[in-house]
Amino acid sequence: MARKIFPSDFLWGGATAANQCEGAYASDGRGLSNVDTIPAGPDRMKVSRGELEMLSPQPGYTYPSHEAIDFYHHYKDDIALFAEMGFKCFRLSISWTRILPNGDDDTPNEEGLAFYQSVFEECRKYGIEPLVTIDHFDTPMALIKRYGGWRDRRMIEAFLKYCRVIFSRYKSLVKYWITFNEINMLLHMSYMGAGICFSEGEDKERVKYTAAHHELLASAQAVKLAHEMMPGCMVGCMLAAGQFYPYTCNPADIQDSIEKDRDNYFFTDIQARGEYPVWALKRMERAGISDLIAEGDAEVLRQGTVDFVSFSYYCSRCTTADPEIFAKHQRPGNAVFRAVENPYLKHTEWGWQIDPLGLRITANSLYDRYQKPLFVVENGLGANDTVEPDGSIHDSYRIEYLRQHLLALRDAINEDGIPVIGFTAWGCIDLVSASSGEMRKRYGMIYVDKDDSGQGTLRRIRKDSFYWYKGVIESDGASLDE
Ligand code: BGP
Repeated sequence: MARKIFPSDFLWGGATAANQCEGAYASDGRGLSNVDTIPAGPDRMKVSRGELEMLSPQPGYTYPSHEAIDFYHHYKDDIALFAEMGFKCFRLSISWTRILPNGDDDTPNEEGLAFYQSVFEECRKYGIEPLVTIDHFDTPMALIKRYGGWRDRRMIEAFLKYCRVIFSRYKSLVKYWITFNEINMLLHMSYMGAGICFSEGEDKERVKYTAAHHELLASAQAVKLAHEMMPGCMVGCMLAAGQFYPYTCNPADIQDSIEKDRDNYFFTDIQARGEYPVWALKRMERAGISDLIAEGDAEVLRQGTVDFVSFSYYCSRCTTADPEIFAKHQRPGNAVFRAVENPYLKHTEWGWQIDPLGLRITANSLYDRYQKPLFVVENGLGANDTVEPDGSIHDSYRIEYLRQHLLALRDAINEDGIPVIGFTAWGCIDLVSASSGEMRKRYGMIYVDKDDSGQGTLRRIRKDSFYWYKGVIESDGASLDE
């Protein structure tokens, strides 16, 4: 029997985001961004959701993005470690305010441009393909103050200005682009995803869907621009994915799971198909917000469909239409998506349920829906690690998580025939957690010596998963069976 392996041109690698790893938040001309004012600690969620306004760093709070793991000064060593693992691809994001400190400056910041140029050249030196997220939870503070974030249509022009600068500078170095990270997250973490703070009594649904519409228009125009400026490039959308399962076979639960999935697919339906789905138009009509679609917008969306659909997958979700069952079984775990406990699944230390088969199920749903190549650009296990006295780190739990998910993905490719471009493991090097702001929620195959209080030498250490992942890549995934 032929061995089941991944395609030989599969883009194996790892993924990061600027605000979670770079640090150096005020160096070399970088301007302030929303992520720099999202504190660690108990107020983090309130600020991320836009319920507590914090437009500048406040005394008494710590802000993990300010130093993070200082990738800004360690990138050469870090990329060398990625190359040692055999990475074919490295996903990172550009910090908008390193390039345009106020979000829409006429003259870009050369030091910022030079930094990413050097990062990309370093990748290329090892034959690593950069996969660049243009906006990973990153809205320039100057634009938040001026426009109130993505609620204002003028954000689109600023975003396109930024795109023009980076496309023109990096066109020979970067082929794969993603417009917005987890675009659906703006419905849940509106400040983190779109720079929005809500004021008392305002119609939140209207604000969120207005911001969504603006990001979708910006995404479509960025795709079009990228195709014009960089013929042959590949531009994708990016969804925080994870299929909703009905809690029971009660048809009301099935309907509920469809509705919940639609909240997410709303974004990718438009980015992949170029138009609002009919049910979304109906929903907007009911909410009295159809007027936010202006004359000509439909044409813009039609002209900017993506080349591939990328997504993060950490877990599936389970839902019920019955409020009593919901209240009884609600999972405290993932603070972002409300869901009930799936009794068939175990969960991580942070309460995220573990469902490898769910990755295959989610990939099938996405491919059935769009028939576009898929790219798994985030997956991994956030866990506490222990450094042994001899300096080793035995993260067998992370290896097992990744192994099971990669086996499911391999089945999606081999058994279901789904074209998957690549897999970039989230936080291939330990970095700051987006939802909790912690360092101890580690995803990496490379350990970074830094704790939640900001202490540590920033030394990098290879974990057991480092050697394991290297073996997986070397064998095109055949070693997953060992
Ligand atoms: C996604 C984000 C990442 C990342 C990851 C893990 O939502 O795109 O930025 O951090 O989830 O989540 P967390 O860091 O909250 O564990």
